Amino acid sequence: MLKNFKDKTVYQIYPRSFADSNGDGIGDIRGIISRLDHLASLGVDIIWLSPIYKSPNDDNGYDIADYKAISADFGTMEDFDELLSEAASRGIRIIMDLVINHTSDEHEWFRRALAGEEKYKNYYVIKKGKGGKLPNNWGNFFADCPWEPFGDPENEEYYLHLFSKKQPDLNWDNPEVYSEICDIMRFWLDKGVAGFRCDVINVIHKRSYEDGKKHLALTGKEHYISTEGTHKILRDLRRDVMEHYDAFTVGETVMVDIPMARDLCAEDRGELDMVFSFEHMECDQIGIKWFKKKFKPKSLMSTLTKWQEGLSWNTLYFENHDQPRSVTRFTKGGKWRKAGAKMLLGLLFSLRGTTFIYQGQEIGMTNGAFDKLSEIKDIESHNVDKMAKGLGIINPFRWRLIKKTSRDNARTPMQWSGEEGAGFTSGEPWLKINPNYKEINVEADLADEDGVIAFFKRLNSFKASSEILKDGEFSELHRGRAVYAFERRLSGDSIVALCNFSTKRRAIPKGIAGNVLLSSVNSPETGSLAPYEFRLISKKEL
Ligand code: TEU
Ligand code: CA
Repeated sequence: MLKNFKDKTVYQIYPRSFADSNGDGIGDIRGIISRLDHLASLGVDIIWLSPIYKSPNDDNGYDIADYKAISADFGTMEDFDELLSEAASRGIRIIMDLVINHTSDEHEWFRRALAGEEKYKNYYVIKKGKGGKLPNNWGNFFADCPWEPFGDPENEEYYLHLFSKKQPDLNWDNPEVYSEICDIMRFWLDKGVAGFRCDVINVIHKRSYEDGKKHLALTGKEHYISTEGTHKILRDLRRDVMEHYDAFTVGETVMVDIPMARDLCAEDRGELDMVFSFEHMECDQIGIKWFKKKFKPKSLMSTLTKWQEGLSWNTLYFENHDQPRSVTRFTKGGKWRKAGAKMLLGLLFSLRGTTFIYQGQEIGMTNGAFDKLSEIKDIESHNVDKMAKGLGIINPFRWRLIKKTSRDNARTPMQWSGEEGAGFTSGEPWLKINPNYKEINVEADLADEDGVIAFFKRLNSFKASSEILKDGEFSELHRGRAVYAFERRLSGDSIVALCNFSTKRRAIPKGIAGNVLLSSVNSPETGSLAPYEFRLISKKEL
């Protein structure tokens, strides 16, 4: 039910790295409860919780062993219920991560399949090898082979896993899988959650298991990206489950293009409420994400404009637990870190769509400070290293690309204070804390009148009270090497947003002028933007 949620600000929590209440070095639910006041003070409406279910953590919870149990690392179901009600008492609702392309290989269904129960074998994609060869030539998201022997290798049976081998794909041709998932969704919705972020939702149904066209990565993708089967499942889930609750869905849709996104979100089709697209996250890469090119602001601007024009309602995000930090990626950082962080937040609150913020973005956290591969925990990074080694890529080249792209860049513990453990833990953190926590932390930022949090709050409340920012149409006014300007217009009134992506003062493009409504700098100058300035003006025709 998009209409009840489109104006809300969503804050993503990666529980493992948010706040540790018991000193075991792992963030947990009681830790989140202890920080709810911080979220309330930011004016956040909804929390998206990355998975907190029982899991062997091969992929940090995206490998679920029991969809109705809380991971012991994170606490108990009582803790979760308390989190829900404590959040509700601050006007905050929670959405869960729904990971239904795959389960963990430690899920009871997969165990029973392995034990030979036909019913459960049919929950997964299990195929015969072809005379000593794998069932097909597909690729894998984690730089691995997507087929793993199922049970006794003598049988020549393999199960499909588009992600880690501990994440077997579910068989969405089986109606029993559908009923199980409906039941799981109702379980959480009945507790009062506000919906789901649906993990890799546009690949769940596979059209066929034939060989695919050869690609640099993900050979076979044409057989499973946004298939008719997936569209139908989504419509069924909407009708059978979602429609009966005050809740919404946001789909994580990999490799989605605008026509696909339109279909997935079209109101009359009744599938998803919103989608996360990725094209803007690809503006500094060549082909696949491990090959980076120099960031050019203009390519980010073009992609943002393209999606603003192409899709009537976007999700607005620059970060999540899979992406390096946006200040490191899209700004010069260093002495420009704070200014850059504010400018990027300005964009996220002024484009048309629902704003999604990832933990730490409100203080401009930077990429992790890893010195060697052994400090990185993410399975994807380790697989990429193996693959690159296999291709003959030597170190330090392998390390250079992993250091830049690793998902752990976003997963370092939240920096709450300058004390040892960054206010995140009193113990040994599960992942190295960025040593810059001494300067970059919530406490220090709050004490700074020019802090990022203060600007975040201004942006959030500005948007909350501006019908134009909430609902106005988007049109681009200027796209330069450094300056991006666009207009939001609602019944004749309009607001113009201006962003300077450079470390130099830049002229405001000709024809744009008006009263300053808000700026990220203290004394905005008429006619020019300070380095990394973000500004909103009420437009006057010249
Ligand atoms: O991610 C899906 C996905 O395709 C990518 O973002 C992925 O993490 C990687 O960048 C591929 O190159 C989702 C989750 O967000 C991610 O954390 C999980 O690992 C993945 O699904 C599997 O559940
Ligand atoms: Ca803990």
